[in-house]
Amino acid sequence: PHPIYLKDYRPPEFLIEQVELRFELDPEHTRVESRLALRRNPAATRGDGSLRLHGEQLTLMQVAIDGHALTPAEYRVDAEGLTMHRVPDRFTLETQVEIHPSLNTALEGLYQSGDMLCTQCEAEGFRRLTYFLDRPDVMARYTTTLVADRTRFPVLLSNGNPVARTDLEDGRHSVTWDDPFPKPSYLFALVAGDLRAVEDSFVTASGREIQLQIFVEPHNLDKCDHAMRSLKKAMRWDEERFGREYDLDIFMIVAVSHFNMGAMENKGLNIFNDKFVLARPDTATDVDFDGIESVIAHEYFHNWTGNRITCRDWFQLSLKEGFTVYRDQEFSADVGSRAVKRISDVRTLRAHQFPEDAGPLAHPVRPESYIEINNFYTTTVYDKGAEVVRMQAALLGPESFRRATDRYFERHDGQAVTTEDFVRCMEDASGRDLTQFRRWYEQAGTPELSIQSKYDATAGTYTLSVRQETAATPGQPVKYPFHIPLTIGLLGAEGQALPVWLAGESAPPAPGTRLLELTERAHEFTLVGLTERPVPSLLRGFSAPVRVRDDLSDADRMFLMAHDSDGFNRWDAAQTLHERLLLALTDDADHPIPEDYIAAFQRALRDPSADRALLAEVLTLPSETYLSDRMTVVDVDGLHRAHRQLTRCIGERLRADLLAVYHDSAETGDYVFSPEAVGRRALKNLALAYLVRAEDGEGLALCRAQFEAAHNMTDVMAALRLLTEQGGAAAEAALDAFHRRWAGESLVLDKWFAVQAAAPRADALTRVMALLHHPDYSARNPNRVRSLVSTFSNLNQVRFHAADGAGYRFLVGQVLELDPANPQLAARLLKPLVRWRRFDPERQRLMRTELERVLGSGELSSDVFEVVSKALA
Ligand code: HT7
Ligand code: ZN
Repeated sequence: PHPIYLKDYRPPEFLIEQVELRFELDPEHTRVESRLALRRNPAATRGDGSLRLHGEQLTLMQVAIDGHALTPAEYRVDAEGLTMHRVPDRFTLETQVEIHPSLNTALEGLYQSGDMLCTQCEAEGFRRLTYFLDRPDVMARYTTTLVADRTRFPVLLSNGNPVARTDLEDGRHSVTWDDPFPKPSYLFALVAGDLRAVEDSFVTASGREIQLQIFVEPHNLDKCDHAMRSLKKAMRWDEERFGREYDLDIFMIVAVSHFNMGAMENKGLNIFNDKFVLARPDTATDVDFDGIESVIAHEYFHNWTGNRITCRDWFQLSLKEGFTVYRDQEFSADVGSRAVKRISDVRTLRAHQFPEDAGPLAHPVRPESYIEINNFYTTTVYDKGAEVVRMQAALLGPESFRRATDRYFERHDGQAVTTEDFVRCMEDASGRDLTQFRRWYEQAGTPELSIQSKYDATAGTYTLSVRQETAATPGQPVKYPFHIPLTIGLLGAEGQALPVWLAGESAPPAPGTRLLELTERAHEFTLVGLTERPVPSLLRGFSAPVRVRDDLSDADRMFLMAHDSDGFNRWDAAQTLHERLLLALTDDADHPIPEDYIAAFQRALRDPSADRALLAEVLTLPSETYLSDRMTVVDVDGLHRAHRQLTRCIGERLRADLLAVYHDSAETGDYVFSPEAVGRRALKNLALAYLVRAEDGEGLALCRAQFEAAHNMTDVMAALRLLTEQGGAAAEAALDAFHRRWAGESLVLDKWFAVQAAAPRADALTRVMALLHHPDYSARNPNRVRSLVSTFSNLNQVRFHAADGAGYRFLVGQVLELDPANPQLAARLLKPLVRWRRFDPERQRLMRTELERVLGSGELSSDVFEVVSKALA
C-alpha cells in the first residue's frame, strides 16, 4: 500500500449535482441502482477525458451514459474502481451493482447487525455501496428509495425527509427519502429493520417543531429516556452557546449492536453503537450515562461542524472532529461540573494523546500523509485537535471567539473547507495574527515547559523563567517554537489570590488568573508588587496541551491542593504528589510515605464543604499506564507493586475517614443522574476500593453487601470489580450470579467480560483465553472483542506485559485472526504494542518479535500494515 499526501490534493475533475439511489435490500444479495448527474468542474484542470469512480467489492451489472449502455471496451473495472475512457462534460451516469451485506464483517459499507441492515460510510465506505466520487469535497443532493420485505424490514430509513411510501404486490414495500442539503457521500446512511421508536419533539429558537425519534430493537424501548433527554439538552445548548439551530424537520437516531466506533453523524440519521444510546439505572453505570450524554451531543453538534460545513479532504479531519470534541466538552462542562470535566479530558489526553505524540505513530493534528485513513481517527486528531480550538478560544476571549465561529458558519455554510479556513475566521473576527499558532496544526509532539521561579524579597519581585522544548517526531527532526497560552495565578500565604502584575505596567490588574503568551523558546516574566513569596498556580485549567516541569516543592503542592481557586489545579497538584511518591516507591519499596502527604488527604476527606466529585478525583491515584509514560524505562512490576503498596497504606491509614465517607454517601431513593449524585457515588466507591484493597474486613463485608443489595449498575459494578480482583469463592459466586441475572443483555455482558479481563490476578491471561471460548463471546461483535481483548491489553498492564511475553503472543494471535474480517478493529487492537521501545530490553525483544510476526504473516490489511510498519520503523 502507498501513502497519500496532502501536497497532492487536487480539486475533483467532475462534480455530482444530484444522486438518485434505489436499494433492493436483502441480506444476501442487495441490488443498488444509481443515477448520477455529473458535470465537469470548472475549477479543476482538464485531464485526459476519462472519468474514474471509486468502487470496492461491487459486482457491476450495468453501466450507461445518458441512457446508452456502455460496451466492455468503453470502461474498465478493477479492485478499486470503474474507469470510463471517454465521457462528455455533462451527463447522466446509471449503474447497477450487487452487494452482499451478510458477508460484510468489516462493518464498513452496507452490513447486517443482528436482524437489521445498516450502513457505515465514513471515511470511505460509500464506495462499497455503488460507484462514486467518494471524496468529501464532492457534495450532492440525494434522493434514496429503499425496497425490502415488509415483514422483515418494516422500518426503512435514510437521510432527509420521507417523501413517498408504497406497498408492493410481492410482499415488499418501498420508502423514498429526499435530503435537501448537499452532502458528501460519507454522510449517506440507510437502515432497514424491525425497529421501534421512542418519539419526542423539540421546538427550535425560531419556533420550528422538530420530530425526534430514537429507533431500537423492541426489547430496548425502555432504555432510551436518557438518550432522548441528552439530545434535547444538546439541541438547546447549541442554540444558546453557538447560535446553531437544527435544519431538517426530523432527527433520527438508530442504535445498532455491531459498530466499529462510538457513533456516526449521518445527516438527519445518526447511527450509534448501542452502548452510547441504551441505559437504565440497573443496566448502565454513571460512566455509561455520561458517555451517552456526550456522544449524543457530539454527533448532534456535527450537524453544523462536519455536515453543513465539511472537510475538503481527510487531512482536514480535525476541522470537524477537533472542533466538535471542543463543542461536546464545553457542553458537558456547562451541564455538569466544569472542573471535573476538564480533569477527565486532561486525564484522557495525558494517558493516550501524550504517549501517541511521543511514539512512532506521532502525527500532526493535520497530518501530511497516510496509508489508511481509518488509522487517523486518533486521539491526536480528536483530543489534541480540541485543545487547539480551546487555545484559540483562550487567545481570542469569549466574545471574539463567538464572533469568529459565527463568521465561520456564515462564510463556509455548504462548503468543504480546511483548517486554514477555520483559523482565518479566527483571525478576521479578532484582528489577531495567528501565523505562528498554525504550527499546532503542522508540528507533532508535546512541548515541554520548564518553569523556574525566583523571589526577590528586597525588590518585591517574582521572576518566572519559562523555556519550551519539543522533541523530534518521525519525519520532523526540527521543531519551531509554538504560540502557547499560559494561564497563571499567584497565591498569598493565606491562600488569597494576588494580582499577576507584570513589570512595566503602571497599575496592578485585579487579583486572579492571567493569560501570558509564549512565542519564543525562552521568556522571563517579572512580576512585581509582591510583599511575600507567592505560590504560583501554573497552567490553570490546563490552558495548553503541554508537559510542565517546575520547581515547586511538595509543600507548595499541598498548599495548592488546599487553596487554589482553580479546581483543575487543585487536582493537578494532588496528582503530582501521588505521582512523585509512586515513582519513588517504584524505585525503592522502602521509600517513606510522608506523614504530611497522608495528613493532606485526610484534611481533604474531612472537609464537609468539599465537592464530592472533585474530591474523588483528587483521591484517585494516577493509573499504572499513565505512570509508565512518566518513566524512561517502564518498570511494569515495580509500578504495580508501588501502586498496591500506596493503595494499601491509604486504605489502612485513612480507614476511619474512608468508612465515614462510605456511610455518609449511602444511596437513598431512586437513582438520579446528576453531578452531585454521580460525585457521591464516585467518592463512596473510591472509599470502598481503598478499604477492600487494604483487605479491611469491614470493607470486604460492605463490598459483598453492596453487590447483593445495590439497585444501580454503578454500585453493582464497583463491588463486582473489587470482588473479582480479590478472587476466591466469593468472586466466582458473584460473577456467576451476575451472568445469570443479565443473560441476553449484551451490553451488560460486555461488563462481565471486561471486569474479568481487567482484574490484575496472576491467572488473568488464562482466564481471558478461556473466555474466548465462552458461548457469549463473539469475535464478530466489536464491543465484545473490546470488552475482553482491549480491556486486558490496555487496562491490565502488569498481566499484559508479563515477562514471558504470553500477553503479546495472545494479542497478536487475536489481531491476525481478526484482520481478514475487520481490519479497522484489528489495527486498533494493536496499539498497546506500538510503545514497545519504552520497555526493558527483554520485553522490547518479545514485543518486536510479535510485531515482526504480524509483518511477516502474508496478506495484511492496509490498516494493520500501516500500524505495524510504522511501529517497527
Ligand atoms: N465521524 C465518526 C467517525 C468514524 C466512524 C464512526 C463509526 C464507524 C466507523 C467510523 N469511521 C470514522 C464518528 C465521530 O467522530 O463522530
Ligand atoms: Zn466526531
